[in-house]
Amino acid sequence: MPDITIKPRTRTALKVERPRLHKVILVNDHYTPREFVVTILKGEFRMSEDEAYKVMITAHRKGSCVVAVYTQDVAETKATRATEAGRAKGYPLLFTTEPEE
Ligand code: TYC
Repeated sequence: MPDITIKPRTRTALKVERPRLHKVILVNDHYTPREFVVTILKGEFRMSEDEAYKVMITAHRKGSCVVAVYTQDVAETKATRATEAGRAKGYPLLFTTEPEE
């Protein structure tokens, strides 16, 4: 019988899950001027004029539109800052967040 020595495991392979990403969603309202929504999208979400206009008009027509996805804390910070920028001007502009499936 051959002598078989089994080497014990010295390292454990850890499975690390990627953090779930969160969507920032722009919600339509009847009062915030279109141009103001575009300005906020460009400033807070670093979008070009064209991209910002497309997102704004999609929210306007469909009721809401996904703006971008980030880690949870970045998504929440950006949504809060963008919502507050509207409130500072007296607009009901709303950005929400939700986890990606
Ligand atoms: N519906 C607004 C208007 O007609 C424009 C608007 C678009 C507001 C998208 C919010 O998320 C929004 N002035």
